[in-house]
Amino acid sequence: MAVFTRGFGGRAREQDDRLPPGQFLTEDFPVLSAGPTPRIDTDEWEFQIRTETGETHRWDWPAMQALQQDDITRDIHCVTRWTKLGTSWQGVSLDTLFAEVESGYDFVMAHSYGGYTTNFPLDDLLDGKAWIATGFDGEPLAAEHGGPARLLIPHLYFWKSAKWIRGLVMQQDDEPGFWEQNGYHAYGDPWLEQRYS
Ligand SMILES: Nc1nc2c(c(=O)[nH]1)N[C@H]1C(S)=C(S)[C@@H](COP(=O)(O)O)O[C@H]1N2
Ligand SMILES: [Mo]
Repeated sequence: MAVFTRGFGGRAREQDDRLPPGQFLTEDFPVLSAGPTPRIDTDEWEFQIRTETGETHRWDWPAMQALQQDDITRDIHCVTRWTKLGTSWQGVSLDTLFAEVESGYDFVMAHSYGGYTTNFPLDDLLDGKAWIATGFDGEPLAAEHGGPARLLIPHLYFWKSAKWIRGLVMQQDDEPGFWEQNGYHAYGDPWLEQRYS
């Protein structure tokens, strides 16, 4: 970690090796939602993973809470050019969830309550790279930030971190989700500036 000053100084940009190309530091936590914030009661909340056999693995709120909860500290990078360093989350690793799932497919479509979708390779969810986050800074995740639960895939641009996550569907091919159909990059690596396709 390099020395940096707060705010949007050009010097901070040049000196902080945690800042991907074309990004600016922010101390705020902006809210970016394509539609209204769905309100999902944890009594009714459910997370699913569906495979090519049609088998559906389901976790309700108590089942998710019973799994190992990780503390996660990561930098997040929005394609609209803000980066927030050292954000702190609590949640369940996708490794934990996929330990119960068998699939020969290499791609995943994430589906959210409210209809948002986003796509990625399965490899990008595994080996400690992604979580179902239910906490932020030690508090329950706020609804506008995706509570009760959102996907957290911090190594990709933040549009991949689907808020109000409802489930994952295994896919044979990589198909574009909501923003990917609207010009965003299929993969979205912030270090390669994969903003648009
Ligand atoms: N369901 C859903 N998830 C979403 C979005 C959305 O509109 N709906 N916006 C994406 C975008 S573009 C970004 S930058 C982040 C913003 O998360 P935040 O509002 O917690 O900062 O959520 C991503 N996940
Ligand atoms: Mo975004």
